Amino acid sequence: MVHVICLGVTGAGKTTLLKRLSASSEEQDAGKHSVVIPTVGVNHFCVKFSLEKAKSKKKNRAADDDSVEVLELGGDLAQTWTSYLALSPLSVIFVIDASDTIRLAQVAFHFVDCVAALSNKAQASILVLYSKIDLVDETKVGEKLRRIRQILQLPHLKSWYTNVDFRELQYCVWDDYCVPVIKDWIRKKGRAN
Ligand SMILES: Nc1nc2c(ncn2[C@@H]2O[C@H](COP(=O)(O)OP(=O)(O)OP(=O)(O)O)[C@@H](O)[C@H]2O)c(=O)[nH]1
Ligand SMILES: [Mg+2]
Repeated sequence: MVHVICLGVTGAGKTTLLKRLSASSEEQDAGKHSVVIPTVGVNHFCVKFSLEKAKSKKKNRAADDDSVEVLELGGDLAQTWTSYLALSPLSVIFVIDASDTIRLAQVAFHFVDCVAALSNKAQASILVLYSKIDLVDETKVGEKLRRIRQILQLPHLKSWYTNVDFRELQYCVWDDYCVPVIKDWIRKKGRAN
């Protein structure tokens, strides 16, 4: 069963991130710069949390069960994202390419739609991920993110949709710090569904 849905326009970085999150640590090192192809339709990923423990205790059922299914909806499906959200998952990862200013209006359009689609749920969560931060001029990261948040209307959405728990994080997918933070969010929110 899918617990978390991952969205974002074409090329935002969803597959690259989910591949990293679902790989073992050795696979992560080996595949750091592996090629990903644009998703046509959807991709399923299983994010595991006790990989190391499970290896040492092969018969430990609790460890085997310690995973969350994440569904990536390709950017080509953007027009149908809200129908997926209406169906069930209450935990959404929304990936935004922080280096791409050209498509910000398009991103904002879909973002507002997705948040609104969660408004009739008693409780929902969105993790807004600003990807490709390595491609943004280091001295302009703060200014850039302020602008993105403004175009997304994030401050307003936060105050309007009080049933939605918003969390934000900026990252470069090849930096190791993002993996445990995002996995921790998926573990908590994926389990709560
Ligand atoms: N520099 C940089 N490139 C990234 C990062 N994350 C992803 N990419 C690159 O962005 C490109 C698109 O990534 P994908 O993961 O295929 O994007 P996607 O969101 O899955 O796109 P669709 O499946 O087409 O909707 C790839 O060439 C990745 O290598 C990042 O943090 N930094
Ligand atoms: Mg993809």
